[in-house]
Amino acid sequence: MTKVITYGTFDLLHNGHLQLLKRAKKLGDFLIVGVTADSFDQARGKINVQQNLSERIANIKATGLADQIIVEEYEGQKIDDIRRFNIDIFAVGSDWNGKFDYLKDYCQVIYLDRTQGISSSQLRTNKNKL
Ligand code: C2G
Repeated sequence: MTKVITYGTFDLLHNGHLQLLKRAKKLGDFLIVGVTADSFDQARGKINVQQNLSERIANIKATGLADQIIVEEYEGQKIDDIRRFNIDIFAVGSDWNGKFDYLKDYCQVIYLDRTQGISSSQLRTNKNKL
C-alpha cells in the first residue's frame, strides 16, 4: 500500500486546494492530510488566517479525499510523521519547489502543479473588500 502525505493551512478551502488533494490522492492508496495548528501558522508568520483549526479540518473532511487527518504543530514534525506513518510519498504544490528536498532522505518528494489564479490570500483580500 502506497501512503501519501501532504500538509497545508487550507484556509478558506478553494479549488486550488481541492485539485492538490485530488492529485496527491491519485499518487497512492492512502492519503494523510496534515493541517497546520493555529499556533504553528503564527510561528511561521502566517498571521492573517481566517478560519480556525477545527473549521479548516471540517472542510478537509468534507472533501472526502483524506483517509486520515493529522495536525501539524511544530517545525520538524514532517520527518517524524514520515517515519511514524511509514510514508512513501510527500506531496506539495509547486510553489514549494525544492524547499522540501531534505525530505528525500526519508521518502519520495513530489511537487504537484499549483493551480493558477486562486489563493487563500486573494480570497482574504476579496473578503475584506465586501
Ligand atoms: N495550492 C495549490 N494551488 C493553489 C493554492 C494552493 O496547489 N492555487 C497548494 C499548496 O501548494 C499547498 C496546499 O495547496 O501544497 C496548501 O496550501 P496552503 O493552505 O497555502 O498551505 P501552505 O502554506 O502551502 O502549507 O507545513 C505547511 C505546508 O508545508 C505548506
